[in-house]
Amino acid sequence: MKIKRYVVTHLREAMPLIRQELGQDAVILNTKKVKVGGLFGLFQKQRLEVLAALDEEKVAKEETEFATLLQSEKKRREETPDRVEKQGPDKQPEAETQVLGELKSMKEIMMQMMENERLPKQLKPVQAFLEAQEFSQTIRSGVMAELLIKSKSYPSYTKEDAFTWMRQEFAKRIKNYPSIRSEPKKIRCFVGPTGVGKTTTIAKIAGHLLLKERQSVGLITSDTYRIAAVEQLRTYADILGIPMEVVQSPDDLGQSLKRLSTCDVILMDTAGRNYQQYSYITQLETLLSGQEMSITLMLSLTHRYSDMRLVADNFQSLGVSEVMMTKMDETTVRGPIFNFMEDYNLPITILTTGQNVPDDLVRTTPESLLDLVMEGR
Ligand SMILES: Nc1nc2c(ncn2[C@@H]2O[C@H](COP(=O)(O)OP(=O)(O)O)[C@@H](O)[C@H]2O)c(=O)[nH]1
Ligand SMILES: [Mg+2]
Repeated sequence: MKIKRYVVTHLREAMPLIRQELGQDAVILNTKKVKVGGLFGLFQKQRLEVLAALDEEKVAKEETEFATLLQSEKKRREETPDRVEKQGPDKQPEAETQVLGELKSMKEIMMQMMENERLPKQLKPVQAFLEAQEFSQTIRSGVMAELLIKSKSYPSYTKEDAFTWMRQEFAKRIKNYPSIRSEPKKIRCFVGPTGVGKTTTIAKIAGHLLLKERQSVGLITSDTYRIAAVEQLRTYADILGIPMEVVQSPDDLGQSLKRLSTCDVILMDTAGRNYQQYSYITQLETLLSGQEMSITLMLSLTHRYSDMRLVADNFQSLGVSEVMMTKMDETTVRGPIFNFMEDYNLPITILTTGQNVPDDLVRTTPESLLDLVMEGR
């Protein structure tokens, strides 16, 4: 940390000096009034003492991070035109030729820019924001590169402009996010790790289907692993006045489904297990085999992203059609929601925001997702 002291008549006098000597990243640590000159305390003049500092380590770290982001984006973009080009020039439809042209000029712009590009001061808060919100490197590098390109056309932009561009950038990304393509199946099975909120969320969804959509709902649970789990779901079934069945085997399941066949929708609860272990997936697969149902994977936002990935990877074989994320109220970090949609190309249809049944649940829309990105601002 480099610290310098300036004695000036006014703060604005110090600013150019600080910028000149310590650079644009300097911060003012303290200011205080001091008296200078004079004889025996007479004819002293009031001055301002300004302490300014430059945290070189922090600046170096930000620059390195920025360089890494640009490098990875450069690599990604280089690979994209290469891939499009390799698909053969002879049979390229017009639209694709145009895309290729755009990609190539992007590549050129990036190549020119990547060399020794410094992180502009106004983009720093965006970079810090994306990192603090735990957006993946892929998202961070994509967004930062776009912002850098954009900034070239606006010589005197502010950090607020940079955040506005960031928002626009996410709006574009969100447009490409997966949404549920087919109608949800009549039988919907909810799976996921222990304690993420499967049972609570099923009760919330049942409540909404019943009260708002006027659908008849049936519940099934295969969570006989914990004694209290059956009672938990039964309590909700009783409150809502809807049928509930407990199943332990594929045979049970077949019979229960028959009994509930007049319901519009059947929601099936399962035992939370440590699904980082594949053997639990196989057990579940055996139980569900032969049934026509959609699988909803439930993950908690309080879990580490790398752990969510392990679970999601293991569930790929079961054919997950949508994901719900719980306990959004217990964290201020929003990046993983978006990292997940980009990494898995699966829609996140519902986010849950508390323990109240049935209220603490939100259905995602492109607008609500965009609001979530900006929430931490
Ligand atoms: N803060 C918060 N707690 C939740 C949320 N959803 C569920 N819970 C709580 O998480 C705990 C486990 O929920 P439960 O539904 O039994 O999880 P399951 O084991 O996956 O079925 C309970 O105390 C729930 O009240 C949520 O969105 N926010
Ligand atoms: Mg449960």
